[in-house]
This record gives sequence, C-alpha cells and structure tokens, in this order.
Amino acid sequence: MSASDLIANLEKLGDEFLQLIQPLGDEQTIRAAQAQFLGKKGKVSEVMRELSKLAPADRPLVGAAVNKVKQTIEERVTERLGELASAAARADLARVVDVTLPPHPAPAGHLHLLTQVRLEAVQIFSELGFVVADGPQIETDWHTFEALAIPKEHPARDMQDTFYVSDEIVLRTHTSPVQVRTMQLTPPPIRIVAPGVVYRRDDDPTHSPMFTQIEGLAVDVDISFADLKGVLLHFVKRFFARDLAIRLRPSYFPFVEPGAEVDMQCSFCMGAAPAVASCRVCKGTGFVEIGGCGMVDPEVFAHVKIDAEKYTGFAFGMGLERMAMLRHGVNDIKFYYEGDVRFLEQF
Ligand code: 2NL
Repeated sequence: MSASDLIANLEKLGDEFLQLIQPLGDEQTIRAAQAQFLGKKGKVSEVMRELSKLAPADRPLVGAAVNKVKQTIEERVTERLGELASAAARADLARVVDVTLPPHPAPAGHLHLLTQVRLEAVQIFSELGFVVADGPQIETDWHTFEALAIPKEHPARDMQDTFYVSDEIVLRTHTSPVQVRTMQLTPPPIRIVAPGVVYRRDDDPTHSPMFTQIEGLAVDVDISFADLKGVLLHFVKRFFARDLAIRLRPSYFPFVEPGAEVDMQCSFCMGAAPAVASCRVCKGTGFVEIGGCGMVDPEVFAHVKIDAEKYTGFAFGMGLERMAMLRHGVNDIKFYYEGDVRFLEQF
C-alpha cells in the first residue's frame, strides 16, 4: 500500500472512531472502542505494521498521520468521558427532592428499664396517696439497723452482708432508713414510698452488690393488715396489667409484727392447674416471691417516738430488678448494669 493510501486509511479510521463513539453512553463501552482502535491488535496498530514496508523517505509522513489519529482518538475519549460525567452531575442536581417526605427519625435513647419500672411503681403508689421520700445511701448504723430493732447479733449486720464505711457508718442495705428519718421528722398520717439503690455483699446471677428497692410505709390511726394486702394486690395487678392473685406467707422480719413474705401468682405459667412443674420461674409452685411486708413493730415506733397506742402502720419492701425480671423475662441481673445497648434497646 502506498503512503498516501495509508494516510487516507488513517484519516478514515479517525472518522470511523468519531462516529462509533458518539452514541456510547458509559465508560466501559467507550474504553472497549478505544482498545478496538489503539490496542495492540487494534485497527491503528495494523496500519502501523504497514509502516515498515514503506520506503524510508515516506515513513515520517505516515508516522505523523498515525500520531495524529491516535491523538484525535485519545482526545475524543477524554472529552466524551467528561461529557458523561457532567451529564451525571447535572442529573444528580436536577433530581427532584420531595420536601414533604417525613425525615428519618433521629436515633434517640430512652430511660433504662429499671428507671422505667421505678417510675411506674412510684406512679401506681402515688395514685393510692403515697408520696416519694428520699434519703442518703451512706447511712448511720442507727438508722439502718438499731431503729429497725435489728439486734447486734443479727446476720444482716455481719461484715459478710453489709458494706461498712466505719464502725458506725454503712452503705444502706435497704431503704428503710429513709422511712425511719421520715417518721422522726413527720407526725402521722404518713404514706410514703422510698425507691432507691441499696448495697449488700452479694454477687451471683440473681444478686448484685448494688440493686434497687422500693419500700412503702403507711402510719395512721386504724391502719390494718387488710389495708396492706389491698395496697399490694392493687400494685401487682396494675404493674403486671393482669388479674393476678397474691398470697401473704407468715414470715419473720425484726421490724414488723406480724410479718409476711409477699408471693404473687406466677405470671409465666399463671400457676395453671395441674401445676406446670417445668415452669422455670415458679418451679411448678404457681407463686413467686416478690418481697416482704408486715405491721410496723411497736419497738420501731418507740425508736422514732411515735405513739404505738395511738397509731399503727404497715410497711413492705420489694426488689425492682426482680419485678422487671418477672414482667420482662430478664434472666440475669447483670444485664441491668452492663449497659449493652442490645439489651437496653429492647425496652
Ligand atoms: C423484703 C422485705 C420489708 C419492711 C421491708 C419496714 C420499714 C420500716 C418499718 C418496718 Cl421503717 N418495716 N420495711 C418491712 C417488711 C419487709 O422488706 O424482702 N424486701 C425486699
């Protein structure tokens, strides 16, 4: 082939490429077309191989034509890719935004399960006329034990069970000292609940060294054991939002007389008859213990200078971790304190 034929061919290839690339709409096909012309086995390379067959004098002219077509193709590829990129950017800007769509909700936290349960318990008791009382977590031995008629040799006072700050100062092991302080400061009638954290030297799947209690106290003329049972029954029904029974089992606490353990109908198996022996919560007994209660012992009234001839009172105490466990099926007390959001988010 003559030099002028080759040059004509090269010009034709240039035109052919410009035609070919025009309708191509994505980078991949544009690069493929480029390779078809400029690649090792491409159409332009084919012409280049003809170069060696030419007379040396003709080669520079044809060489220049090769370079020119290469440059044309490369420039056009760059230009075309640029056009596509700016078309995509324009399309992005022109995208219709529906400003009436609701926004994605901002991720928000919520109250800890124990806080929810504590506030709910307070709400239920407040509807019955109880008000919240508060007091120190670091307490005197007197308010924690002595005023409650807990004798010096009682196991609760043991170093094994109580955190001692000094001989006379302890971390409260129950919220009863709050009630002792209220009775010292306020004459009856008294109707209070004392929710709060308490401390005991315990640590296993059902006990934590720090846990949450709610205690209640009512002192007035003519307060009876029936009042106590009515308040507890109402609480259990409201808290579990079900018509559950309660049972008061005679028991001993130094600060009440008579005293009882508070059991409620098992909310897992409902104490179905015949008993569901396999129930992991009540073990087939149909009832679960939720706390203790009783009529305030006259000795306690004597310590806080309330006239036991004139007034009677009832008191009760419950663990809130346990109440939340029973209502929500939490099976290890440690979940409350680990702060794992996979647990917390469920409530
Ligand atoms: C339990 C038992 C109880 C009380 C708490 C109390 C407080 C005063 C006077 C008399 Cl100031 N009693 N509190 C009475 C009986 C039981 O709690 O198992 N709590 C988790």
